Amino acid sequence: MTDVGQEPTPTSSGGPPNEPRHFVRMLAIWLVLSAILDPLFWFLVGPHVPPGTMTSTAESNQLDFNILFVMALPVLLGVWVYLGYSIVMWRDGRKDGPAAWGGEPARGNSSATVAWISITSVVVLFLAGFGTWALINDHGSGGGEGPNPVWTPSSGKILPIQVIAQQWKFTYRYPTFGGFESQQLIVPAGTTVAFHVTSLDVIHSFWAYQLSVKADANPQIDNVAFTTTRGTGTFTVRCSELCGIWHGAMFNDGKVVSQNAFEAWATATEQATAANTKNLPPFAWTYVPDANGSAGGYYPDGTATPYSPSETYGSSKPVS
Ligand SMILES: [Cu+2]
Repeated sequence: MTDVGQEPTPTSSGGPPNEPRHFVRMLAIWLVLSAILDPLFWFLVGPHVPPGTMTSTAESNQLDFNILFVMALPVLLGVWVYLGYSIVMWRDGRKDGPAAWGGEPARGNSSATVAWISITSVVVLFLAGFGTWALINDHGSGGGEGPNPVWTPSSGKILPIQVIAQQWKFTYRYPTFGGFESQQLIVPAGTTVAFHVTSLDVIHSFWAYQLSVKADANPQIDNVAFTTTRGTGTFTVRCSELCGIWHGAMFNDGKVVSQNAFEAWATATEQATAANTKNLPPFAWTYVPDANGSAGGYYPDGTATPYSPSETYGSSKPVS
């Protein structure tokens, strides 16, 4: 503090004599802005935050995002208020402005140190606690719960739907309706669904965006992902694991329809595809494609292209 004599003597409030209480002012501006903008975000923007509210998992993901944003917004405002206040109050060209004054050093300032450590600790510990609670309570973020889920929904009636990924499409199988196969993913509203996600070849990932379900599709693994649908609507399914040259084209639309419409569709499709279903492998949680020669394997033997139609899941075994 060799040059302290050149500066005005600080007061106990942290500023030179006759200085407004800058910190109190910034705190007031920050409090008012936070008190206005946080509720505005929560009530006006919050209900529109992705992935929406089409399922229980989507709802809880939206809640998580909104809570994180409401926590983050005051932090952002704190930085902006300090920056804006400094630019206005201490800009060099300001007429009759307060004299440039360095203020108290932050290093060794016990108030600043205690405030910084306690505020950041509270924020981080709350987020860690909330994240852990959300993972356990909301069974993760709609990801696959694994082949032997430690968490299962309380709902008594669960509709199983199998998702079979392969290069480069998804096929859906409905075991409770005779195990028919469909290129369409139709799901009833107001129903708990167990997606059983597997793959026939390489690793894929089943990502039903608006349902907030994202589950790895691995060969020989039955990855279970639960969700409970709310209202009706359409959703998009994409592969979210780089799985080869046409990975980007591996998507389709799905629909959540009323329970009556679902029953009608499933029953009609079961009947219409009965002849085809007989040729499919019996329903199983995983499959090893063996339609391609006596040695089995994922790819056809002795064909010019490794991705010939004969490799498609469900084709009957060639007569040798
Ligand atoms: Cu894929």
